[in-house]
Amino acid sequence: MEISVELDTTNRPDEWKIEQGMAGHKLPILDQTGSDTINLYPPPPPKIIKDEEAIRSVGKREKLFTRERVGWKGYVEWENYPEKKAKAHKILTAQTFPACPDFMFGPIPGTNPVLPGDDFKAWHTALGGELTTVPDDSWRTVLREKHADMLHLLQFPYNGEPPKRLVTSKVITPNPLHFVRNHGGIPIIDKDKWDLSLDGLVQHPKSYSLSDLMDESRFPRMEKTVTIQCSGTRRIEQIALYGGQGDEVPQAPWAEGAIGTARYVGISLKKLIKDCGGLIKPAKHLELYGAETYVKDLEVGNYVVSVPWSKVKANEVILAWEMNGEPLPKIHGYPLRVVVLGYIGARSVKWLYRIKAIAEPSHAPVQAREYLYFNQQVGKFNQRPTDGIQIQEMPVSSAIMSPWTKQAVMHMGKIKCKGWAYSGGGRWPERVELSADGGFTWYDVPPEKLSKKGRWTWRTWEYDLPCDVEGWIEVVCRCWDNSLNTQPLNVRAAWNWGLHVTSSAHRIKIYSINKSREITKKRLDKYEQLGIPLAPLTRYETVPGQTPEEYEQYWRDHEPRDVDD
Ligand SMILES: Nc1nc2c(c(=O)[nH]1)N[C@H]1C(S)=C(S)[C@@H](COP(=O)(O)O)O[C@H]1N2
Ligand SMILES: [Mo]
Repeated sequence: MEISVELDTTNRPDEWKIEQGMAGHKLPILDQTGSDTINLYPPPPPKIIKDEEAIRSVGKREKLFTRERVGWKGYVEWENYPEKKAKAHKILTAQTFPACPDFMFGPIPGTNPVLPGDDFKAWHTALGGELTTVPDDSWRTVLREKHADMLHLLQFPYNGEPPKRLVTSKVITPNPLHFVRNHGGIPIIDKDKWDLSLDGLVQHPKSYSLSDLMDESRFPRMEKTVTIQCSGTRRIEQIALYGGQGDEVPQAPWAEGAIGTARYVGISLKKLIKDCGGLIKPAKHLELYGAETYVKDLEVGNYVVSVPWSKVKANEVILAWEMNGEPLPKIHGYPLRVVVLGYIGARSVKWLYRIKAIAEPSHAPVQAREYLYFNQQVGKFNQRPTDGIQIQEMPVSSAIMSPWTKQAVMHMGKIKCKGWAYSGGGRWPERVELSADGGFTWYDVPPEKLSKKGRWTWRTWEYDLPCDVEGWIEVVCRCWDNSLNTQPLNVRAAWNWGLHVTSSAHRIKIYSINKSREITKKRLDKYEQLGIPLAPLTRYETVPGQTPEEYEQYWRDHEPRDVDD
């Protein structure tokens, strides 16, 4: 029979990869609702359209979306102007934008920045005016203020975390290494032109300059060491399990570095409210406004969330202008940010310019439609924002920073491990435990190997984990906080559509090479003698496990493999 050059097949070249779930984004949805199963394939990329007429009808963008105030570069006010919001929405919906690649089911690029954020850049360009240069200006600020080794997960809006080796290298995170989580650009605000207004349901609405806030005769200073943790920390473990909500920014594929600790100086928000004569009924929440522009579902606004009055009343909400002895870096909210003790990072609003006392939690998108913790059965086609719990305090969690997963470790019966542990809401890690057998037996990190306790801070730790076994093991870390809360044991138990709060015990796979074992030591010595490199682990064997003589000797000394009767 002739064999033709062309393969006689309807397979695609990447058939095997797709069948094996390594390219999930290419799979059709199987529609089994009728008598025949139908494949619902992703359509080809949509044609880029632009309704110039509709866009023109909105008006001059340079004028519409102009800088709100002198000395506030990159700040456009939206919340005060509903008609301006409507115009921006019209511009964004009168055209289509190139689709962002699906990196949750597909491969994540091996670049730094990992993801460019093309959609957010395109929206800023489309809106124009003051926003035109925001993506470039923001990136310049990143390069100026952040450490050269930062892992830039998303270039714009900028999201970056330090590499594992630097996450816990210091108990107080140096400013250039503190993770950054932005939803939009970085406004560049002149502190002498800046002020903060406090309005809504207060007796006497007022506004304050930075020197008003810094006046110690009016407001006592407050200084606190605080760990800020993004509720997306360790999201990559949830992504590795299943894809979730596909919005690019919430999908910043954080590893264990979206957490950082700093000493903040400022004042308690409670004092400011008192200075305004206190709240008037029915005020129960404080809405906090950040100056940058955020786009959610093609609706444009400022970054707005809220905190309950009870939290403010407890002096647990700081207005901070100093971070680790320096003025706040621009990227961290200069000139003033909120630091909410023990809450997820999202409530600690940067570039704060307005506080409004309100009756209910904010209805703004970041408060009402994001940072929600859903039940596992909630997903794309049945989710309603009210099905999610609005995330405030983070539960107890922990992470191993060294070694790394899939690493081979050669040791003498103990594996050196390092990491962090944290609990939200004013609780602190009381005990950190490690397991070398996937979570069956646990060793506790001795107290002297944990950094100092603090109500609002993480604890870093180091531990030499006893490990006798050879081969692939699973090292697991979990923490118990002072209320004896602990972590779920696997990612699936905590998985949710928004991919938030990955608080399950942190698991890494390690190949253990125990040199305190006689046989292993002999073999490793042989490798060394012969000058053969040990890595990579999976290279074919060049040093035989036994000499032919040793092999013969064994069978002379032992019973044969099979029995006769
Ligand atoms: N104005 C403003 N404030 C913000 C954000 C933002 O995008 N804009 N992101 C929030 C989120 S989700 C987190 S986790 C923290 C991160 O603070 P950092 O960037 O200083 O580390 O800032 C919060 N405050
Ligand atoms: Mo966050």
